[in-house]
Amino acid sequence: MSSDALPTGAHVRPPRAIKALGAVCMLTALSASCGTPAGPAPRMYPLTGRTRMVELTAQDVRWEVGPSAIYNAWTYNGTIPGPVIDAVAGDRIVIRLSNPTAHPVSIHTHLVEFAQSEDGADLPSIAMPGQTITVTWTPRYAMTVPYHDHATHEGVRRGLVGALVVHAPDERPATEHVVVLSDLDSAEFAQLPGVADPVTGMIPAGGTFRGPHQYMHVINGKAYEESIAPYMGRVGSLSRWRVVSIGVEAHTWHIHGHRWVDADGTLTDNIQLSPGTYRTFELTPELPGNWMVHCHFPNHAEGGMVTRYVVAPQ
Ligand SMILES: [Cu+2]
Repeated sequence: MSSDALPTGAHVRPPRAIKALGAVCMLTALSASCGTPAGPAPRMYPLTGRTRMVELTAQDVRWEVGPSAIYNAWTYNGTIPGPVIDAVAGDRIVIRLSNPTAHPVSIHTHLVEFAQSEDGADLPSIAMPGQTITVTWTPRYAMTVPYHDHATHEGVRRGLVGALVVHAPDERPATEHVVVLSDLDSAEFAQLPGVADPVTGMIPAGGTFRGPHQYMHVINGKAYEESIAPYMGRVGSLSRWRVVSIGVEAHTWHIHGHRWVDADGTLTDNIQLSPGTYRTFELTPELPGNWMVHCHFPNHAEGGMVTRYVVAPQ
């Protein structure tokens, strides 16, 4: 592994003050200063009568995962992930999905009411090449879930993924962070930075070989700190994290220097998410800093799943 395979700050230890703070939180696990429970038991909200229209077009693009790392991507609207689909619980979401590509595409989501004929897993809810389909979703719960292609098993690996964010009507104000964790197929890169010579181990000039998983594990479609925009927060200001795992492998979401109470009441700073699972949680930053955030599987962090959480002083 080359030295640049280790993200900046990988060896920086959290200051002692944070350990002390953590100990206090263990004693008062549900106090507001230690993070906030993810929310009350799931509540079904009434229909709002509102309809949100979403236009999606399948596009095959060369997606820049990082400098000189170009992926032959299948996308919704040209990006990995596709646009955040945003609604309030009780809204009706009408999605028109056009498919000018040469492969089938669909859209499927979780925890939402829709007709089986709009599931995205079978015809007629699959847009064949040249077709446009319409699906209607009625989310009744406040939540964050993935949406993704279900026409082929390749679609998710190629980039047909995104997040559906459903707000509670009475949601309290917070800084929102949407995190889509996914995995890319090493065979589908059109271009990668130089790789080490298998005999000499030498890296060509300009090369940035970062291990056998390089650029394969992405946060919002991007890999490594230089390409993933940092999450921004402020001491004392509520942060709501909406994390969706929609790749091939399980991931964790570990935020250095912070802690929150998970939905099951556990105090944590690292949650595990299998493919197709999701978590929404809140925390209130207590200490400023340029904190590391990453998946805790070492090969995934080495492969790109690492960025920063920049917390400004109050
Ligand atoms: Cu991971």
